Amino acid sequence: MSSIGYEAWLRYPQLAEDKQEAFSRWCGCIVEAETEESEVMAAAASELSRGLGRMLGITTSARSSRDSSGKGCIAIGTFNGGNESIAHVYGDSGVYPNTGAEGFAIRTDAKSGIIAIGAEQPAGVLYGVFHLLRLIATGTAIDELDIVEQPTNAIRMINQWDNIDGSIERGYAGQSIFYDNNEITKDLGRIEDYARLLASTGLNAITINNVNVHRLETYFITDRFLPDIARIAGIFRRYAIKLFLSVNFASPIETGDLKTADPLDADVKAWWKAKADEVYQAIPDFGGFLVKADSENRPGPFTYGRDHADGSNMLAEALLPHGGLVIWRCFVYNCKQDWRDRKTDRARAAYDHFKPLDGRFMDNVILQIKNGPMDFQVREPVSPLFGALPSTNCMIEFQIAQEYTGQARHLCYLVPQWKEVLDFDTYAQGEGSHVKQVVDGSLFGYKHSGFAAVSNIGDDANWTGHPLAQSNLYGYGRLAWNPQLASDAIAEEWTRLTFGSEERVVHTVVGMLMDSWGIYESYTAPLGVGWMVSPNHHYGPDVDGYEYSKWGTYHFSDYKGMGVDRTLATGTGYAGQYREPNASVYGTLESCPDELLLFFHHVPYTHVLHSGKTVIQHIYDTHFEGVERADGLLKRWNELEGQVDAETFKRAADRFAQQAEHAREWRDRINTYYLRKSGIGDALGRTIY
Ligand code: GCV
Repeated sequence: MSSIGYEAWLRYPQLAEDKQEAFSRWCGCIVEAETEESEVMAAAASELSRGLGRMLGITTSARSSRDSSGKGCIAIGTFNGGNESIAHVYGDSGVYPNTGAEGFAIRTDAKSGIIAIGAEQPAGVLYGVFHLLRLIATGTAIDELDIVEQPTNAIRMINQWDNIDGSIERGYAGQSIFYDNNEITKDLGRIEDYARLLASTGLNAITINNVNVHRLETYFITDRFLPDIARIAGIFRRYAIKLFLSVNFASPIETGDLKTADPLDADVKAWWKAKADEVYQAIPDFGGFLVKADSENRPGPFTYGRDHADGSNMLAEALLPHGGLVIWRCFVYNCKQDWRDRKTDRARAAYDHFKPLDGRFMDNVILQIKNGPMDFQVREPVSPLFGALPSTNCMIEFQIAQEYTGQARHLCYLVPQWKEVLDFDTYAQGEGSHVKQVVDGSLFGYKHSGFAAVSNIGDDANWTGHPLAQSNLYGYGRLAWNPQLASDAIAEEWTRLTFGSEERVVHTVVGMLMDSWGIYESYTAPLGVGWMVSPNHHYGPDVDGYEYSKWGTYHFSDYKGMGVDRTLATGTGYAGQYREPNASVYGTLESCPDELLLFFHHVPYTHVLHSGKTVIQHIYDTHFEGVERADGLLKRWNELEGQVDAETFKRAADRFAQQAEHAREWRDRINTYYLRKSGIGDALGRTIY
């Protein structure tokens, strides 16, 4: 029986005895020749021997050449790394597979009895090892492999929102694994296990501190903390993961060194150059800086009458001699709005700020754009900035932490949502200009691009609080590697790796994951309008929680109707930030998709949706159904009692019970609010309080 938790998808449960032989005959030994020189290769060899040991119950230590037992062997190595078995399998034809810098090839050579995992670089070998282990764990035959894979996205990054006091902004799974009580943790083992999890999904970059850089974290780029940070970078390096830091734009002032942080000031430039030199002295392969500037009260170039290109280029100049990157966030908006002001629209802000700057950023600057124009809501449109910056490197930012999607209490498998975003057609270069081609760099030929996402892990025993929320972390990594993978295929892979291959368990868990986003959406804010959460902590319903606040997040419900008019004709004009045909599709009531109707239009409650229902009846129906479906999740999970380990079963069962209860609260708060506002009853006469 499986135990899910700390080891997550790297648990590698022992295969049933009758299934082992098909694999173990290939696994007599591991042939490697580079583990002395490369720590990534050493990590690859140790992962392989560990995984095979667990699944097949055998000890396969690494050796530099094949033994004489005649048993099959797995050879791992770079193409020119001196491993004879790799050379034999791949070199005979004289042409090595094109794996690119981080990809891998896996080939079964039946004649010689070798499965060769070859790559240009050790990182590719590591990814290849995890891939082979995944195949074995999911019961995929390995007798005739001939695989070549390359990651689609060059940057595949995780952003930790961890603070040095040990808290995590928007963290729902315990405290930080990086910091404790204003110190960098000494428990490096847990960080290493995290690095293994990330690398196993193909991730290759991490920022280890919150984008809101507070007082003490401002000193991360000084000798006070750099030795400890260098140790953490060393751990991630073994798993081919580059370390980045979030920095405070006002650092020159806050450290007491200068009186200004003006990006065009010569002393400020020199200060950052010296800092960059210091950081690279401590961490020669340091990735670069992540910056939240002029956003939610963080300092930035606006203070000095400069713009974001001035600010980011100044940092980019400092990092350039070292090959470092500046990742500059586009989450910039007026967070002190007056709700009566119908013209200012937070949704417009990122585009309005950054579109005019296209082409002004240095080559080592990348703009990091949240998937939607607001803030990781259960449903919002895709940010119109994707496709609008042909001359500026861009990457996408998702949030794995479920800040607005049930935190670690409700099940919400987000991969289908992310897929929808990636598959959105921007029409930037005509039809077929999908977001995924913008962010993989191919559409505009970006020099740097890729994925970032806010992590959902903490020091909870199972990393993510809700046992099934691990699927979001896993799914994010897999999607960053290959955005073509299907949501259900990723869900199935994760389920098999985590719970084993008992078909009933796999079928049930995959079904629950795949239904979960829709279920969460159905009992929360309707038709794309978003928010309606409790202020500050963002959990649970509060229809007017943000309605009269300064944050720019309104639904404008009155007795006649609801929704935000973002049309060009009569509203904020946000719909006009899209290219055609999207601008017209969203801007026209008749063509706007139901699920985004209230994001783009203010309509009466009696407006009839494409579904044939009125808005008010849709609200009632989805909220009643949502509760039934949340109850259904609990029921489906309860049917697995005895089939998954008791601890995991109980932990998840408790959360599904909470979810069902809280879904009721959502239903009742929303339905009651709209019954009173609209004065229109439920056509089915159900109880609305
Ligand atoms: C890190 C939202 C969150 C903040 C977060 C911010 C951001 O506003 O609620 O906690 O701050 O996004 O992405 O910078």
